[in-house]
Amino acid sequence: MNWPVEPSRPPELPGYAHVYSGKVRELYAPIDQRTGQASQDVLLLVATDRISAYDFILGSEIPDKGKVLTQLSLWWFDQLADIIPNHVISTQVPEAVTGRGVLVRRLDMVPVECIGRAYLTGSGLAEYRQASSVCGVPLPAGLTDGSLLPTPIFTPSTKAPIGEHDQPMTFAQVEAQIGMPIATRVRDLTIAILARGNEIAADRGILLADTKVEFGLDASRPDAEGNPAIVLADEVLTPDSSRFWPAATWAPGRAQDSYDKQFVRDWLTSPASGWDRSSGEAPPALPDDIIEATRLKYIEAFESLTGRTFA
Ligand code: Q0Z
Repeated sequence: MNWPVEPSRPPELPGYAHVYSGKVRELYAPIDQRTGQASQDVLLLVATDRISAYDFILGSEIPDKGKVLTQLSLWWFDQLADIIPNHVISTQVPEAVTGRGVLVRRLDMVPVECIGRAYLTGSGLAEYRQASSVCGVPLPAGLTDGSLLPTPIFTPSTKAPIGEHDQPMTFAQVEAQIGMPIATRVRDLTIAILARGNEIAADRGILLADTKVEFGLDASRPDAEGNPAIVLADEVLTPDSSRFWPAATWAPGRAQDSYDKQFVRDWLTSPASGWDRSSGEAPPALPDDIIEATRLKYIEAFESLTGRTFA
């Protein structure tokens, strides 16, 4: 991942310590007013309006993107509540991050990227073409870019440091890293979340090709056997963590249209942008009409999926 031309600075939030900048999100910890210490139990997750394309963080932001994705993620947490508890504590956050900030329980994060795939594309497709399998899961011959998989598959990967690419893992490697009981649980949960996501999206003419989910352990919430509860963390089923495709134009055998970023990709790779993807140079700023069209796509995705109006 390449860094932005001009990284937008995380806002200073009185009463919060900034702890980490992700590619498109910021992490804070509330400061205890008595001790002056950053909380060990609670985090504030803030989704910015930054956007990535072709492995770059663009210099342009998409107004409201962080709010739309946060509201979508919160809606999905509710849709998934019968499958798994989540890390959300409250949406009452400083005014500067209203709608885009969420207070969450600090968990011991499971150190594996949990990816579920219903359709074949991206790094899964590349691995299939090399090995006829993905993450050790054998697949039938004849699959192509965008193919519906015979059954949804769990394709975990390493959590690489920012700037490096995640590496595929086999299920045996996941077991070795986190133990069989948790490995089995996160695999089954990932597939269940993907399946629920696709059931709901299908009614709205949207396909959910794949999704990345993050789990954490909450020692303060033991399960029936006294083990720490497995909790759904981070963001869930947003266009930044998942590939959404319009069902109407789905056609295996070529790259699928992206629900959210298609205008950005088309403009960046058009002569109008003057950008050469293979140059290694940072892409140029987006024109205002591409920014606005993309903003409307995020809002459309939110409104189609949830049936709610984005206020
Ligand atoms: C999430 C990330 C960033 C947003 C750590 N509930 C949790 N407990 C402990 N850690 C995390 C969470 Cl969500 C956690 N991330 C990824 C980075 C902004 C999310 F800069 N990292």
